[in-house]
Amino acid sequence: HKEYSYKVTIKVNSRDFSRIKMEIEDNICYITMNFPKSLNALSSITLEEMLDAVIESEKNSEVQGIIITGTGKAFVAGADISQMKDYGAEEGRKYAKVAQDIFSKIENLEKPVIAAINGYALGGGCELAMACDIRIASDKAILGQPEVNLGVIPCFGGTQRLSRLVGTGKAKELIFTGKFINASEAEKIGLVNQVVSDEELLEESKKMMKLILSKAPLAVKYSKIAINRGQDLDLNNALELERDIAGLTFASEDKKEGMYAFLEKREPVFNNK
Ligand code: CO8
Repeated sequence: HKEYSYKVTIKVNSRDFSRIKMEIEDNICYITMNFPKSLNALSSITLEEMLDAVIESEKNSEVQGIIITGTGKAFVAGADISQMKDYGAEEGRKYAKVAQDIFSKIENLEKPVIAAINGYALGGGCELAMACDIRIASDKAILGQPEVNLGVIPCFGGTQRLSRLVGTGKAKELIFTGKFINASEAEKIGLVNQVVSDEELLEESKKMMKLILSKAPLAVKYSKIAINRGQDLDLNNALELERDIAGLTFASEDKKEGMYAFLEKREPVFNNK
């Protein structure tokens, strides 16, 4: 018995993407940053295409999880420097807002999102990875927030998400110095979850996603909501939110299935209800 699997390339709004690829295989949507000529820099066109892909992956009921990666030697080398070189205050602010909104949308998708960091994740690239739920890095990945070299600050979420992920001390070190760090240093400070060999990056990311998708989907979804919303609340309110959301899981069929399967010593069969 041999299983065949194939990726289906998706068009959105009946148009082909020029900067990214979007493919679905085994309920996983792969969004691949695909403009290696500029190291997948986040131009307005790229951001527009990303937004379409994110909206489609949210809507498409076949998609249960999303993996974001890049082609070539970069995941994403940052915002597009050639595009913003002559921007004034208002244009800069607007550019930041467009990217921030897309990254927040990714962060709050009700499906798990993994960043498979294949190479340079700099500036907006590191910020994109931080908007994902989990980061798996190739041993070739290089991360950093080099905006100080350009006279600006990280503003696709970096000053906020980096401090929340690694603490203000390390965030300030990385942002003030603009230095690049390799994958194992990034793992040491908690910026990435796991480092794998470059050849195994997609396989390992897929493995992690499949493990997540084998669990009760509502429990995964609600735990994401509790973690995301809770981190902006004080502890008492966050614990109240946790209780309320836990109550919702107790109303699900999958909760019954999970507990009965345990007691009956069998594997649960979840149905996302
Ligand atoms: N934007 C535009 N083009 C880029 C970018 C970028 N971020 N990064 C690389 N490229 C282009 C290069 O210009 C080059 O183009 P060309 O072939 O036409 O000369 C091509 O990609 C290949 O790059 P390199 O030749 O530089 O490749 P190397 O292997 O020598 O170096 C590096 C790779 C180290 C990754 C290097 O390209 C680099 O340092 N890139 C810039 C990294 C960076 O500074 N990123 C942060 C950008 S700022 C940001 O993301 C957030 C700012 C928020 C402000 C928003 C508005 C307010």
